[in-house]
Amino acid sequence: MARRALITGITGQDGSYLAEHLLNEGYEVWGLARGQANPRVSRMRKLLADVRIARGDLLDQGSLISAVEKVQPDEVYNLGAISFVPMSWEQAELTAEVTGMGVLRMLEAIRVCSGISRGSATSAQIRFYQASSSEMFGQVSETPQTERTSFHPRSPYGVAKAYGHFLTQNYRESYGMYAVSGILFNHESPRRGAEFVTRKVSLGVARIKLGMATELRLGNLEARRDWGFAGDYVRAMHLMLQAATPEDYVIGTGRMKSVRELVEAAFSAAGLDWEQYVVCDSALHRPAEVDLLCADPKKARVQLGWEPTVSFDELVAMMVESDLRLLSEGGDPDQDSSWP
Ligand code: NDP
Ligand code: GDR
Repeated sequence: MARRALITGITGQDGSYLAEHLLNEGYEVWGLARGQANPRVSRMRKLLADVRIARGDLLDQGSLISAVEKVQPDEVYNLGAISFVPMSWEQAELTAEVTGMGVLRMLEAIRVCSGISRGSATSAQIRFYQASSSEMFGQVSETPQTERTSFHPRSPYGVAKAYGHFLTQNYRESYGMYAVSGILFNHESPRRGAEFVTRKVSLGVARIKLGMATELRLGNLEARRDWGFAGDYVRAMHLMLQAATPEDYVIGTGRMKSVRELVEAAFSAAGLDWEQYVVCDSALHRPAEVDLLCADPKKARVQLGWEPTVSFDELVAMMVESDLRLLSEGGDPDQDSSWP
């Protein structure tokens, strides 16, 4: 019988790539979708018709129990979150509820449906993946960051992710559950939300190239990140749940670039000089910034055999090309048809 996976956050960037990967691996894939008429569900289904939908919301404990009872998954991937860092200052409590407490609710749903209580001999058969983030490192104490680097989150989002991370460890230790976290560094693709800097830049470049805009407003150009390709990172999520023992892993490329270098690469991929178009806007700076993040992915390479396959330059070129194609064909990045 096919193995069954339940993915929260199925309508997001990673949900789509993970579903694609698991379908190729022969899984029966279910996605948790919220809302009675969520337009992002139809966008996802246009791309991935074979994904089945269970209704539920990370804010609603009962709905998660019902989804786990209905799907009877072998593996649960918890990707659902409020994931845009600036929004986490504007809606800090909601971020805590979805991105933080949502992890507790999903773990509880698995625990209850598996019949596990304190001191019980049964251990859950369902394997659980938590989407932890390099934002937990925040103001870094060392570079590059490993699985042992301490956390100093700099946003309500980072704090909520740290809660989910420790809770996942705690359920592993308290109940013997196969529950792991991937500490993933920034990963991008043509399906990235338009609010994140890579996609904002690739869309901005495409609009300028096609004469649809004359400038691109950005915030802090000096921040440095370790950017990789989302398609590579979902393979790591799957590998983590196939390992003999449940452990946490850092996933990134080990190479760091500044937002300035991102901008230079993206404009030059379209034959443009960025300095003529980019406007620095201090209103886009964050209350507390994460200055730099760089992964040491050695553990994943050695223990999981995981390697990234797409370089920074290839990623930037892929995104710029995709947005040039989308916009020149009259596509709207905010509409259903925008996913390649
Ligand atoms: P996206 O922002 O693209 O997707 C977020 C998903 O969460 C959407 O499917 C959204 O569904 C869902 N969601 C939001 N609120 C709820 C809720 N109340 N109940 C259920 N689902 C909800 O994120 P990514 O795909 O980029 O990231 C996936 C996960 O990985 C996130 O947890 C993110 O924080 C984490 N992460 C991402 C990294 C990256 O670089 N991409 C790096 C490290 C961690 P809806 O359509 O209903 O809004
Ligand atoms: P991040 O991604 O906050 O790292 O979180 P984002 O792309 O939003 O920002 C990266 C860096 O770029 C700087 N920046 C700008 N960012 C945005 N969005 N818009 C701008 O105009 C702009 N100008 C400069 C930011 O200040 C920042 O330093 C992403 C999300 O996917 C999280 O969910 C995930 O956990 C982390 O990556 C790892």
